[in-house]
Amino acid sequence: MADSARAGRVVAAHGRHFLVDDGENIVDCVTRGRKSDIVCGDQVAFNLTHADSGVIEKVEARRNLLYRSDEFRSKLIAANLDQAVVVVAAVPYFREELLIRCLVACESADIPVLIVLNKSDLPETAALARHLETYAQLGYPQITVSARGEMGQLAELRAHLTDKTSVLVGGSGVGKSTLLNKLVPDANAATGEISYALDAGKHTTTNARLFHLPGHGNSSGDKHTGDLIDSPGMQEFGLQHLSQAALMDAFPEIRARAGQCRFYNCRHLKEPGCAVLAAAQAGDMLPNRLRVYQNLIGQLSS
Ligand SMILES: Nc1nc2c(ncn2[C@@H]2O[C@H](COP(=O)(O)OP(=O)(O)OP(=O)(O)O)[C@@H](O)[C@H]2O)c(=O)[nH]1
Ligand SMILES: [Mg+2]
Ligand SMILES: [Zn+2]
Repeated sequence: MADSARAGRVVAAHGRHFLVDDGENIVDCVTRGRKSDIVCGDQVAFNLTHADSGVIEKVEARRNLLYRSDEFRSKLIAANLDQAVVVVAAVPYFREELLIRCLVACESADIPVLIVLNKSDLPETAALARHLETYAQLGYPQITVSARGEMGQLAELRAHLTDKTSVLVGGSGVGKSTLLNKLVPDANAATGEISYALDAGKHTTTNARLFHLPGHGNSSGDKHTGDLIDSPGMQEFGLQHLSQAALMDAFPEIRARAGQCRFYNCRHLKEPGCAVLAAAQAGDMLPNRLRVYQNLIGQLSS
């Protein structure tokens, strides 16, 4: 690597092209060779080839990486995160399995979670807010917002984002990009009515993108306070990369009962004397969460 290499952060990845922010300019970079496992949020070293284009020479070690995986490959979402903002909404629909899988991925990557229930202006939201109280009891901080409301209503969310790099994740159509546009007025992210209504396979947002949050009009001028990454909505959240131990550790209500089952190697499937099954029976673990856990464990052995 030449001595002249500059440091920057990847703010967007499009195939083999990466937009790198060096604090002053956005540089359109490519990689050497075919290496392209670079993701939004990565810190890189690059060399300029022209005034506004360059070559990435090195990806710095990641603090953490949020990704999903199926049996063939990993799908990187974002790296070097302080927080994942998992957005849910009652409309178009609430998919609890997707929420649970997002939380498991964040737990296993050691990324703190904030659950944001969006679309509080819709009557369907109240019942979901009550259901989500269980998740607050599990230790996941949670706020309810309307991306269509006044900016003032987003003050609490804004406070959670200050001085952090956060990624918005969740299903398609929950309002991630609408929230982003409210928080970063010049982002101009596309938002969509049709994507989820007409074709469940289409997403309005197709690439992750990192934006700087504007300061709140304090004396520090236009110095931004925090970064927010918008990501494409997902249908599935594959967790093929997680081991049995990692899965058990990623469910707080299972983690809390470690060592309490009759068998030391209990997998909490149908073993007698299982503390986790007893908790579920007593109503101390959501049936949906136990079911997702058991399905994930089942997939490991198949
Ligand atoms: N009523 C209501 N509608 C909202 C709210 N937030 C977003 N929407 C609408 O929900 C639809 C989807 O919003 P998007 O922001 O595109 O959703 P997204 O999560 O970015 O979707 P993908 O990019 O496909 O992942 C749009 O029609 C928004 O106007 C809200 O708080 N209330
Ligand atoms: Mg979007
Ligand atoms: Zn057990």
